[in-house]
Amino acid sequence: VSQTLDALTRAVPPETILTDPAARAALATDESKIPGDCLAVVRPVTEAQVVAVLRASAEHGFSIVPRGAGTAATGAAVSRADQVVLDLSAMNRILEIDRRDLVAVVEPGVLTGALQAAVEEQGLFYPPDPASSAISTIGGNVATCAGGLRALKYGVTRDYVLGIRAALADGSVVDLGGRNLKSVVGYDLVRLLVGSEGTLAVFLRLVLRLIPRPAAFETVLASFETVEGGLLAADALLAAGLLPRALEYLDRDVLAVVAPALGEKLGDRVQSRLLVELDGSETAVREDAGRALEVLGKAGAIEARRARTAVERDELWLARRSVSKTVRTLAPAKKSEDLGVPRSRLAEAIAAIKAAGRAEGIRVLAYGHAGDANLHVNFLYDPASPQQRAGLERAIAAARKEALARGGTISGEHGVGLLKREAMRDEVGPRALDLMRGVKRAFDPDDRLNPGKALPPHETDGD
Ligand code: 2HG
Ligand code: ZN
Repeated sequence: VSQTLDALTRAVPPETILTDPAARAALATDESKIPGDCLAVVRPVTEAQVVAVLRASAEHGFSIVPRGAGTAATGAAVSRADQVVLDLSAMNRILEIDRRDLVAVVEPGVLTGALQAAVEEQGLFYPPDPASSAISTIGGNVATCAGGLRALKYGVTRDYVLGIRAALADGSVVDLGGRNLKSVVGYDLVRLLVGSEGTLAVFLRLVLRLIPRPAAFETVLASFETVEGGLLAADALLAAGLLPRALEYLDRDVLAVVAPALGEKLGDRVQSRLLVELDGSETAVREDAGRALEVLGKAGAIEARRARTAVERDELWLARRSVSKTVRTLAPAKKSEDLGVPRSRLAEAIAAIKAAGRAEGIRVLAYGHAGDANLHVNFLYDPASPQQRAGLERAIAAARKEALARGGTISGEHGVGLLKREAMRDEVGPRALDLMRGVKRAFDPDDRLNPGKALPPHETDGD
């Protein structure tokens, strides 16, 4: 312990090192709520300080858990008592917004919402928009390849990362990619680092793609009498040739939790709802919203309307973004899954998953990115009950199986972290896992960058 602390003290200024127990505990966990600990937290403000910490780690053999704001849902940012947390949140400068190259160059600790606001002020747009954008960092978004609310039309974080400056495990620094929208020189290491959950390198700088800001947008909401009504209506919108930027589904249980914040009295008939956001030119948006209302009506909506004011629109989206947190108030504990399935199988997969939860006596709420066929199923349970704990495990296993059986994925956007390490064996074959382990060895031969995350434990390790 003291050897590591001595090494850190020699490497970086004392004011960047936090060792008090409260800070250590708070910065050793993430949204998974898996408790963690650490030897110390280092909060660097310069690239040189990051490099110095990595060199100290190489020399003294301690391992590092990089983190942004700790909004990861999977334990990717949870550290152990013998590890050092590298908190990048203070490296939060927007270095450049280039209107002609259409790129932003940023440090990893910039809040995603702050970046969005800064580029929008200049008539530009950074489309990726995780529900957590107000509190999550861009570095964390890149490390997990965050998805979010606008993926249907615009893609996910990986589609906007053009270049990365990264510090490697041995403290060397590499510039990967650049400012070019198109570039096919060599293996795509930029894309490999996106979603690598801090296991391959530490981000120092990111070059992000921007696009012109859409002139207008409008929100439409529609309610349905059946659980699958909202999901099928999402298909109907796409089949009609519309491409909303967001197409979010909320089931009745979720609507009941958010209704108070919206001052809404939820009608008895409402079983599901779609929140649709269209963007483009003023005329296109007006026309598309009209079309959307027509299509939603034909798809069986019992109510379909435009958000009346900008204030109502903001409230609706804030309520949607808050669901993950609000749902926590319903039970002593919740577990989040973020399954994806081919779009044509979504409604049946959700029905099967809800049925599996019911059979185990576990309440299952469904909401999220219907447009991407990436839904969040939240399992509510009481960890004090052994019966509920066992039921929960079975219900989650069943949910993953239902997704995989339909050609889906066990994680559309949250990643593997600690929580899906075993389960990923069912999705990624042994040969592909070998290749992934080989990549990890190539970048981090001594396993000092976020060890034990993102890959299944070795059969022999038991860790
Ligand atoms: C969302 O879309 C987030 O709200 C969190 O991805 C989902 O907690 C969850 O299950
Ligand atoms: Zn989500």
